[in-house]
Amino acid sequence: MAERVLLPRRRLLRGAIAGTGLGLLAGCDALSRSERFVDVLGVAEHLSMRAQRALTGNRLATEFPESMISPGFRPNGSVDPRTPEYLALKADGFSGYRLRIRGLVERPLELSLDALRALPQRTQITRHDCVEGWSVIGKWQGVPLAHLLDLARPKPAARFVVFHCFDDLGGDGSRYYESVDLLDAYHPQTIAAYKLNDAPLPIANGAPVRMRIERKLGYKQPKYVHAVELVDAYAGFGAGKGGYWEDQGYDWYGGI
Ligand SMILES: Nc1nc2c(c(=O)[nH]1)N[C@H]1C(S)=C(S)[C@@H](COP(=O)(O)O)O[C@H]1N2
Ligand SMILES: [Mo]
Repeated sequence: MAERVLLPRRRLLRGAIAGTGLGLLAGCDALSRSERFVDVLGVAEHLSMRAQRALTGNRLATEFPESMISPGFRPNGSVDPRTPEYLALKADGFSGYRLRIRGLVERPLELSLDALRALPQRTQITRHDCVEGWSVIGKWQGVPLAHLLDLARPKPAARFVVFHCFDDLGGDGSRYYESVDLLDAYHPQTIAAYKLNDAPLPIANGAPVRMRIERKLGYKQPKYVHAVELVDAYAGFGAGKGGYWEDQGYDWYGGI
């Protein structure tokens, strides 16, 4: 399943490199460890994103019938956060939880789970593809991020949305984070989800609230989200690449 998802992306990347005459460089071993090669990959990544957008437009991810929901949604990465702020909220059944929308917005928001439940909802049965090579189909319910952004009113300078999470996956005191651009943030299948398969979101899958950004790979589905921050650039967060796994070298666009 992952091969089917990933191979076309590799081919697309190679195609993007070849299409710009950079293909010759890509084959050169001496360059692979140099700064220059990293630059070339950066360019290719950018072209790949534009190529993907050109090919797929802003289409919807496939949605599936109830009969195809996987028995059990395999968790991955952090499955039981131990950070103090998370443990404190969990001890109280998340009654003190607030989802914050902040940064470059006219009207910062703080929403309890009850407040989220009272907003317009979306339900979607979609397939989650992890780069490790497995996929699983689940049913998500939550509030479209587009609706939350409409309420918060992004300022003209806002270009990206950074998602801040409670968990310290790397065990170094930092926190998992992710980011997408406004086009993906406003995508109709981008939701702040608090239900999985008709039940409250389990701890292992990101309770109390995680994002579903259905045009993206698994690592761009942040769990344990406590803040959605509108920014003009994501370079100032983490190691500057736009997400926990991006900081380890994964592609920022991460499209499927
Ligand atoms: N906060 C947080 N979000 C995360 C992760 C994580 O470790 N921490 N892992 C990512 C990865 S690699 C995958 S595949 C999915 C797994 O989601 P699941 O546990 O619901 O299957 O969450 C993503 N979001
Ligand atoms: Mo993943």
